[in-house]
Amino acid sequence: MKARLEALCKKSIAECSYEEIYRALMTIVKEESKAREKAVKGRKLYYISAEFLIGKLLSNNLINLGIYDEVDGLLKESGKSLAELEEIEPEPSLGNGGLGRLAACFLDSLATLDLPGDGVGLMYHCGLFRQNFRNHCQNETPDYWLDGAQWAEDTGKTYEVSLAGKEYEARLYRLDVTGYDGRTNKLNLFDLDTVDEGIISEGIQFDKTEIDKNLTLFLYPDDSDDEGRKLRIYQQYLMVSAGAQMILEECEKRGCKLHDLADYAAIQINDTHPSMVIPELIRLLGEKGIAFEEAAEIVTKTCAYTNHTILAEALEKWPESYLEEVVPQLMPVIRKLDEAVKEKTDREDLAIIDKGHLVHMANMDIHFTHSTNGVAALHTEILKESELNQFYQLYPEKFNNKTNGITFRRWLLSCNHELTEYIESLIGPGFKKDASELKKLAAYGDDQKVLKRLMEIKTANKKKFSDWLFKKQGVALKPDSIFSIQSKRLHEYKRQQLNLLYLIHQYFEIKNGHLPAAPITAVFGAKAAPAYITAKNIIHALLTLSKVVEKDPEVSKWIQIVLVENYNVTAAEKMIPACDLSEQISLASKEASGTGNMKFMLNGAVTLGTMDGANVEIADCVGGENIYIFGQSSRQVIRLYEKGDYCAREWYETDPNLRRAVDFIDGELMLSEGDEGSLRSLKNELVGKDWFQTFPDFNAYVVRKNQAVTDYAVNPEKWAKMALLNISGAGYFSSDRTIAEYNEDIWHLGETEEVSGIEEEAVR
Ligand code: F55
Repeated sequence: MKARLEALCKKSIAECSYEEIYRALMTIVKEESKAREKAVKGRKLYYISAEFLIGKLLSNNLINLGIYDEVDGLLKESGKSLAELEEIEPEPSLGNGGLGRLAACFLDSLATLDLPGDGVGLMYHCGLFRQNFRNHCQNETPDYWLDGAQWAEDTGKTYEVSLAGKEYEARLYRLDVTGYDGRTNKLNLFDLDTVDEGIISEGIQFDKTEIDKNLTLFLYPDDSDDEGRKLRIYQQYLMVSAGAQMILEECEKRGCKLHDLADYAAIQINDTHPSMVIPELIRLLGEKGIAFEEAAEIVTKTCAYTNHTILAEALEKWPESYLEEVVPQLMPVIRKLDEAVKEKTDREDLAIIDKGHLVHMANMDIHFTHSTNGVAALHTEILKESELNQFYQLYPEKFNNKTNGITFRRWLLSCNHELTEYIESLIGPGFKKDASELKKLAAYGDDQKVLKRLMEIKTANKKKFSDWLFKKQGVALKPDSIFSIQSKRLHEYKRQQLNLLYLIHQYFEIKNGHLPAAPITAVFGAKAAPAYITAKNIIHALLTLSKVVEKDPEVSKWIQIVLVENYNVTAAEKMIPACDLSEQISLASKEASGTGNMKFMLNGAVTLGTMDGANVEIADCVGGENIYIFGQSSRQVIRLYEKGDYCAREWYETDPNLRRAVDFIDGELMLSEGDEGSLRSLKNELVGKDWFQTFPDFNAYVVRKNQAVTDYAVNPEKWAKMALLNISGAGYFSSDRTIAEYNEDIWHLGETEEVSGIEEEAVR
């Protein structure tokens, strides 16, 4: 390795800059990955998704290729460090939250399990925005992550895509996805050569009508106006049309007669953003002479759909007129699909096109794929029983659950070296390939030496995180305080505002001499969608409160509130190993699964959460005594919505503690630091609506959280044992398990039903 590196750099490692070493290692990784490419036999998966939140690639690739320790050693010998080297790599900005990160974990697991499966998506030039805080507000700028050396390679291949009657060329870029001791698959990303970053002005503003210049500039451009919504359709069609052409081409190259497409390809539709792949494939098969009925059948057998939400407003419904304008070639197909449904049933809620001329993408997915899955047990039950019950009655056989998972390579091996080493010293290395082996750790639940060491590692990680944050934001943390962390997209249903109310409540308690059992460091990481005003108001309130607390010498001894700027995968990798208390406090029934919850437990944090999403299964795995559960059940919440008589103001008027906290939001102190309009409007939103029912859960949250803080302070052995049992119970949440289930129930990769006469060969 040393010789190879030095040959590439043409000098000794000690003489190289980090930039030179980075480029050389990138070359080596690419060569090693190439050697792990394999011919595809039978069915291959295409995971099509608008987002792949892959995170930095170098370290993870080194781990998966089994050369991390060697490289680490070599750098150390030359007075350099891999940690510093990591700093120069920009993080690919290709996703915004759980859905995109899930796609990245799935690619890692597919390659690790030696399954043929590629990703298909878009190459956003500036990805999601970069977040910074100014005047206690979120400010957005473009994230030019594409500057510098690239992992993605230009394949030189292009596909013609017709948008609003004009032809565009989608260029295919490819990244290697190498599994841990596994094969190399690909992430296929499409882009237009004509896209021009020069049209960005003032933050992340740009002309939304110049499609050739703006199409792949940003992920999820602001959809608060019609232009923005149309742009999303343009993006989605570019992805699915180029993707579908690539898939058909690959299959045909492998000898597939398109009548047998389902024997060669499985297509997983990640939420509704890629749903147009269904009519697009039918259209393309039609061009190749396959009649509509048969094409629809082939596509149904090939495609499967994953639902990630029950929030009605997040289920995409496009006006027929927009689709007619942007993708006129698809409308005849979509109308035929709609007619086929209407022949079967006249229920309006099953229709693809409703009476108001909206095209329901999820409805099309469920009718014309063979599988619809939810992402956690509770979520799937809610889909079957309420949200999608009409579909469940029609197609009970299509519905199934696939509880989400995370890749332990990135979320333990790579982000928490010390813990990984320590676990290995206790139970051997088997857990790296078979996560269920983590169970063996439970045997050490009463071993004081082990518990002590575990807490030392946690403290070391808290220090490391604190150092990193100090460098980045100039904020120093107290490692002996309890670190409570809530990191996820800013959304009302996730209820960062409930955490805000708790912190205000504590402020008053401290002022009145009721001190918490331990000092509390409340850390947040969250981006708000640029057009989501209430989410931005919540960020503003948190930043303002942070300042108010900091300025108060009495309170700041006990509470520190920190918002980590520009929360992304890289930040998550620093924050998660440092967490004591994992905040998973969504309104029960609203968080489909959550995956941060899994990452935190795996790194020895204890969960404070509602019985929502995968929290329910986490509670099952660790046992009720190793998790802090509070709040209304999903049944209670759903009933309250059905009755329609939730009145936030009543709670506000009858609970003095709650009222005191809510009134503080636009009280004198907050106004002395923050913006009156924003703070007032947040308070009014809460008192007048509180759509996600923070008030009914407020007291339970305060009590449970204080219990956790007390246990942490007063009973450190109990706490350490809980942390250990959380790690040991995390095995189920490996995405290797999730992917094995998808393969077993939905994809059947590598298998063919009919053997085609032609010898199968590698695509590449
Ligand atoms: C992005 C854009 C639109 Cl238009 C709609 C949804 C999203 C998005 O980011 N969704 C998302 O991240 N959903 C999350 O998926 C995770 C993986 O399944 C779940 O764990 C999480 O509960 C869910 O909110």
